[in-house]
Amino acid sequence: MLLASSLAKAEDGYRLWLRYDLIENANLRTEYASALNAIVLERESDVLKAAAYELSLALNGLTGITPKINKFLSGAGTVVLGTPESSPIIASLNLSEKLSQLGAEGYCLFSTTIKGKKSIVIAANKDAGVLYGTFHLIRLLQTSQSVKNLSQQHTPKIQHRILNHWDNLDRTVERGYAGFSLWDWHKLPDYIDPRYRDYARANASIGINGSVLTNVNSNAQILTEPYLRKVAALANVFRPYGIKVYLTARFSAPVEIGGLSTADPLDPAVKEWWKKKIDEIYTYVPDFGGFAVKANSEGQPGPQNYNRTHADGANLLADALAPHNGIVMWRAFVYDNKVPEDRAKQAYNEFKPLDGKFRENVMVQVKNGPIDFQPREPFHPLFGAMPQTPINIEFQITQEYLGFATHLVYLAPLFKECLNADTYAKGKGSFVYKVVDGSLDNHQLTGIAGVANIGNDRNWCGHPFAQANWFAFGRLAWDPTLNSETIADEWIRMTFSQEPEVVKSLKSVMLASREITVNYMTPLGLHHIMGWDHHYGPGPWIKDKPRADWTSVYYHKADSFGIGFDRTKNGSGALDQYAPEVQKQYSTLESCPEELLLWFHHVSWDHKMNSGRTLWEELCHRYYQGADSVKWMQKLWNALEGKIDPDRFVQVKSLLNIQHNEALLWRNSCVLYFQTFSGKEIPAGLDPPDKPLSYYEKLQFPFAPGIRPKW
Ligand code: GCV
Repeated sequence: MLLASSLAKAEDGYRLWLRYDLIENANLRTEYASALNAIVLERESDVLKAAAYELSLALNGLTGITPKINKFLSGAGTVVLGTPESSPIIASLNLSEKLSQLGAEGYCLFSTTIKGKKSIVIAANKDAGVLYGTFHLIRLLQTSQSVKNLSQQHTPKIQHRILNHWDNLDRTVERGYAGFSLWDWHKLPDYIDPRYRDYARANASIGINGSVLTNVNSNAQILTEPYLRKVAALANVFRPYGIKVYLTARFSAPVEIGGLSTADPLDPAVKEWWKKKIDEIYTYVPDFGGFAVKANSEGQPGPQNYNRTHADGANLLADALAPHNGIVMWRAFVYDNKVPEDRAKQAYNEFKPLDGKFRENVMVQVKNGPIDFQPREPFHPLFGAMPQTPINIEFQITQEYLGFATHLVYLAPLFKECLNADTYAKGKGSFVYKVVDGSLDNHQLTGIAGVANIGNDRNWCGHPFAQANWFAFGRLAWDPTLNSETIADEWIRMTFSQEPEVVKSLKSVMLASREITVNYMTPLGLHHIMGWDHHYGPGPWIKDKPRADWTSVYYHKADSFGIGFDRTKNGSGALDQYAPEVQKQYSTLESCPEELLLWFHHVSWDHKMNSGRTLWEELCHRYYQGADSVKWMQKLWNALEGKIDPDRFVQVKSLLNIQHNEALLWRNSCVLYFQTFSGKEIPAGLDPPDKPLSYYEKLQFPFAPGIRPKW
């Protein structure tokens, strides 16, 4: 009956992974209800109240009891929340040794007996730690784990765990596929949409502690007084959930809104303007986090407009933020005005010489790969190359190049592939995650950014499974050593079901999905061959655009000999930007892993691959295998009918149909197009596309989402 009633409830995805439905297993419910029937909160703060509220909400939903929130310990089965400062009980437990290892956001969660009463304690140095510990306990309950003999302690490995919203002030979202921006600037600050709080709850539950509210392609208006009031209203909602707000700083703001004639970072009037502006921001948002900045890239203004360096630009803002403990995340995603021979080399060329020239409160924010969030890229050569500079990594959670919000693609394996890559910067074991968590070069200032996939769609992310990417980003930001499977397991249990068959099927679909997508979009190291501008669908034929490095032919370089971008010494030399060990691995056709072959090499169509096939045959097989595997995903999903609530079942089923059609579109377009160079037949056993290449080339998608409408 319980099952029937939970299946009957409409599931619109709004609750994300914080669904607190009654636990079906009666024994477990009883165990939880008796271990957790009251909450002791001796002294209140906004953050502690948020923690206690969430725990009581969860317990009420999961077990059916309404736990009392007391100021005193009365009976057994109590959760005591707090810090030694806020809780005399916790102060009396002599936790100082334990707590001394936990920093400002870590927590310990353990079972104990207090005054003869069995209790569970969530203790931390600061309130934020208590909040994270509370969400941990809730996660244990949501995933049916025992709470009998708890003894855990956790500390985030990365300090700044931040979502980057590419949200415009008109509420469009650059590369956003889940509706409009959550931020209703027009109605702020007087109308506080309840979603703001739910957004903060969801983030806190996975340890995210910062939000850059605005697009890096920025608008200086956000720095004006009316908008700062709106920003302050959001900051007030997020604060009890441990989330700081950050903004994007338009480098030309002193001219655009300040009335100055220059934005030269070394000009005293410009320095003074930023100082005053930043002081003003802190009057509205006393815990303002700082700025993310895109400068001298894709038309954004920057210090190079005044013949100054990126360090000059970053330091200008850093100096003004420093007295308030604010930070600058200065992006390394830069473009030279002159089209380079290889765009993959630009960031390294510009930033490596600046190592050691940034202020202490600057991080250089580097995308995971050297081009631009492709389905597969090697790790960015700047990781490990700037030991004197804190480097924060930027991942894209929104699926700009991975099927928008229509394709089921679980991104944890993509994130992990980069985090676990070995830079060899200080010998074997110099993993990217060690650069990011500061341990490789001994940095205290550390950060990770994820370009958000959140919009005002009812289910937040457009695709029910896109929520898993938000979740995975947060979990990996907290601990980059977690594995993709564990995270998927948690998410499925919290979001869909704990039935073993469901968990198993969904996990296998999720874990395979990224590789499947690579196969039907950009196998073997191909990259940047999508539709022009909107980036929807295939466009390997894109050429003759304002910049060569915005075309596909620049990247795949297909010709009658073969295909791929030679980045070895014989080609662009981009490989030289990596450590010698990495160069060795990628520099020859024999040693280069096949999944990156065409990233680093221009390879003959007749080259023999590991499978024994020629490159041409292998390329075709990968495209066909990718599209066929979507059918496999559909089969597994369809078999779960009745085990998944009907709303989400139908939604995902329809989306998988679209994904399959689009996988065919990719496959057919790419195979037919590359065939014009290889001049070879599509291998036997693979059904040739039923339409000619010209059909695919003519398809237009003028209203593809994710870019600003041009009306
Ligand atoms: C915010 C890519 C995207 C742009 C994005 C840019 C960036 O080029 O297509 O939409 O702009 O990356 O990361 O700055």
